[in-house]
Amino acid sequence: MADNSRIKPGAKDALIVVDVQNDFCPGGRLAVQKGDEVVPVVNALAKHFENVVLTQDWHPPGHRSFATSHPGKKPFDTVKLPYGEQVLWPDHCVQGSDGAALHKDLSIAHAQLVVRKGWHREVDSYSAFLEADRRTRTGLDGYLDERGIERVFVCGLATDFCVAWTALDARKLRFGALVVEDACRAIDMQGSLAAAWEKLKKAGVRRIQSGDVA
Ligand code: VGL
Ligand code: ZN
Repeated sequence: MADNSRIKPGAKDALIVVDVQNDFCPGGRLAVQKGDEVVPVVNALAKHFENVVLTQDWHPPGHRSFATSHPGKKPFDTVKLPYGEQVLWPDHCVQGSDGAALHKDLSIAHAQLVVRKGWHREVDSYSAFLEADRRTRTGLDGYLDERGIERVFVCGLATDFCVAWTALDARKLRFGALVVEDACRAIDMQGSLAAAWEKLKKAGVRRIQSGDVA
């Protein structure tokens, strides 16, 4: 992109860095292919933002989204829960575990808030705004509102789950939203990545690259 068309984030913009945690990186319990590759990209991207929010997937042991909580089910099976269809995952990001820790090379000292999500035992939360029951709020909307933030840039892991849901909810809650593609990596099961990009486009979420940010 030509220099004069690069996007320069300001006081009303925030970068949301989603779930850059050990369990989503190679060697982790729900490893996203090449998930660790986002770390240097995200570190560099964050330098362009005065406002940065981090999220951390943060499940209690025995969380309802874990396949181990459903006898006879395997990871990546789906089940019907009271709030709808739920993909079952390997146990991951258990509160206080090494897997739940942020990647050790993530270096964004000026980040202002860490939102922990998925801590209700019976409800998953891909989105940093609304839990999977689509009603319970994490508090991030109120926080950004009080801070005067109007637009969010979303990056991290995984593109087709927590990144996409966060960007979609941002739009639903009236924020401008962009996804920084090369600062994300996907799980991509059964076409989930292509489906996510399609939904994002329909919702008016812009798809950009980290080099588009000045
Ligand atoms: C995520 C599946 C389960 C994510 C979190 O961060 O994308 N995916 N929990
Ligand atoms: Zn999770």
